Amino acid sequence: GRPLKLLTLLLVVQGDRVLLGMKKRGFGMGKYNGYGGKVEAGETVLEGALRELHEEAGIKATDATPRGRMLFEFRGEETVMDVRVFSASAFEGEPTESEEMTTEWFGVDKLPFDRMWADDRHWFPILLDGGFFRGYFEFEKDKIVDGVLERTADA
Ligand code: 6U4
Ligand code: NA
Ligand code: NA
Repeated sequence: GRPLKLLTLLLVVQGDRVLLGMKKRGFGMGKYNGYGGKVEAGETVLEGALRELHEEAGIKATDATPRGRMLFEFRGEETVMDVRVFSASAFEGEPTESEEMTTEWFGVDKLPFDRMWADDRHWFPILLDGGFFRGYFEFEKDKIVDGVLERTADA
């Protein structure tokens, strides 16, 4: 198989609101998403998720927990993204915009799915109701061409 690139994605969900950032540069520019990035040598996946949240949104999550794993394959790309999804509800600090991401709260009923990755509308409902999931989506540019998603018993 193709090499996997290990990435994190952390969603801060507090009551009926979710913290999302609009990516200002690089991969996914212009889209709203949770915070995350590449796991670095010498850190665990959780440490990477917490570091990226801190770098991109200026806060430290205190109760981050694994929620799912998504594989994303882009036609024409060498590597497959292996994205480990976390959620958190508690954090220290004030959400602060960074060079990479804005910080904006959205009501759970007003998530900007038309400005998010196309897979998000499928797994966000599972994440928001407390469940766990895994899935695989194949993209052609930013359109889904194939995919599977399943709810799982744990992360
Ligand atoms: P650098 O260049 O080091 O800043 P880094 O911030 O480490 O990069 P980045 O921002 O490229 O990594 O990571 C990509 C982010 O986008 C990760 O949080 C995973 C997320 N992501 C990628 N494909 C996605 C998709 N289809 N749906 C989704 N998130 C996706 O919800
Ligand atoms: Na990032
Ligand atoms: Na990074």
